[in-house]
Amino acid sequence: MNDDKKAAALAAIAEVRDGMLVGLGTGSTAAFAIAGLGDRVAQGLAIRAVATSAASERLARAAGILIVDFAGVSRVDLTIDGADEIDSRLFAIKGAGGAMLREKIVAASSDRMIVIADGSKRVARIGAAKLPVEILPFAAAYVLRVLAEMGGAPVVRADYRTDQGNLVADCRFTMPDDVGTLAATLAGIPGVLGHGLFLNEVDAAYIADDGIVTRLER
Ligand code: ABF
Repeated sequence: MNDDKKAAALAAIAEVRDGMLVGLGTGSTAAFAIAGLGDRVAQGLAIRAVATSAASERLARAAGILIVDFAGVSRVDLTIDGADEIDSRLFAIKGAGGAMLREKIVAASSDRMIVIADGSKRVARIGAAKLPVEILPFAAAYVLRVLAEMGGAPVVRADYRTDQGNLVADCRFTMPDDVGTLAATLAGIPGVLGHGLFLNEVDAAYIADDGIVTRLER
């Protein structure tokens, strides 16, 4: 599985060119991309990067990648990130690592967003993975009530805060055919800061199975 994560990551970073501002994802698959980019930087690749989590920022700095503050960045050239599930529509569920809010913002700002994954993440239709929802602590009880009334059976991650200091509830919705309506409804709940449904952000995916990398393009 690690070999496939690495194979997908190395295929994706082949798209990175001199001068690019690169979005760095979070998680064990994205870590292979960060390490691979670090190797290329050591060989002379000139890039700047933004990180989707404090953990990825640390990895990137240790790998010698120049990190800039995303707060001053309006457009990213290419973002490479992992996923928990991805289907052939390039709909993804992300956020098992808890970084989905920053991941979605960086993805939205990116001209191109690539998901990298081993074959275990590829599904016919997204929906089996837990769907994480980031919640402002002030709004916790209200948001949890709404998520429960929507059938999401939310479970708050114990002893966990996001990089922004917020709570995460993992939900289990029966994924409707009209998943866009679920995404919009979740995003519209006051106190919900983000969720792990990525329906419009992903432009391509590199998925590796037993060393064979398949590219899906929107
Ligand atoms: C991030 O890390 C998340 O969106 C996703 O939840 C997770 C995937 O981690 P891994 O690559 O370790 O499976 O991409």
